Amino acid sequence: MFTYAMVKTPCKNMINGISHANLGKPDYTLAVKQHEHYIQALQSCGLEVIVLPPDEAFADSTFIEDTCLVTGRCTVITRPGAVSRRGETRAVSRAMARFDRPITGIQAPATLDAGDVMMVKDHFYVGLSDRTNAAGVDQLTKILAPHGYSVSAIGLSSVLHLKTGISYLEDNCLLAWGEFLYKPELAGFKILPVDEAEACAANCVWINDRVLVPKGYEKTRAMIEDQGYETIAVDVSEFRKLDGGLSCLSLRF
Ligand code: CIR
Repeated sequence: MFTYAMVKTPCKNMINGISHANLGKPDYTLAVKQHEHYIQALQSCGLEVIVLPPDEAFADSTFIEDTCLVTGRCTVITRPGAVSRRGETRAVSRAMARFDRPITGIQAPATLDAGDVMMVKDHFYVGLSDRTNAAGVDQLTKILAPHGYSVSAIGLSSVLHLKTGISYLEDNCLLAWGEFLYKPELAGFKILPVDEAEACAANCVWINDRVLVPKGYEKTRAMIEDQGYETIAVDVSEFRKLDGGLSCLSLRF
């Protein structure tokens, strides 16, 4: 169960964030509104939400998930794969200092985006992506081992981050799309297959027995509800224009 979420208000400069989506530039005013709704959804799941101020120096900084991995026993400040995002870690590191968890940082030459990290109880699956390298997986393994956590790597080819294509919904239930439907490493999960046409809905967020789903993907939402979860639809259209989804917008711990 989670108690807190940390989010970072989008900055005006977000319209210049990294994007491969070909969906045009985000509408900043609408993005701020969607971000407020996202915060309300987190609160309706019972979380206390810590809101960090916007930072115009970092266009992608609203995607706070990539900068930090918070586990039950420790916090890991990442070293984002995109050079333009490296400085984002300073603010999150300061904000996490008030919590009673040891904080360790990933060091060069390792890179790690926490959007590539999926927690399943005491095990962490890490996507080897354009953003996360083998040294990143190796360092994370060494940082987490003393805390009783294990790590394994998963190669990926068609998505930006591991959690762009899969979401763990607890109870051994894994929402998966595309290449992740057939990975041997994931064969032990009960897989809920996301329709090819609803790829964006593979990024959902489990929070205390509810699931946030992106608005507009009714087939996936129905599939999740059939498993007995209550869902909350949240519109993240403006963040999708920067290749971001629901999970990228918060840390949950
Ligand atoms: C980036 O390319 O880094 C941002 N435009 C999007 C980051 C999305 N984060 C995520 O999937 N965890």
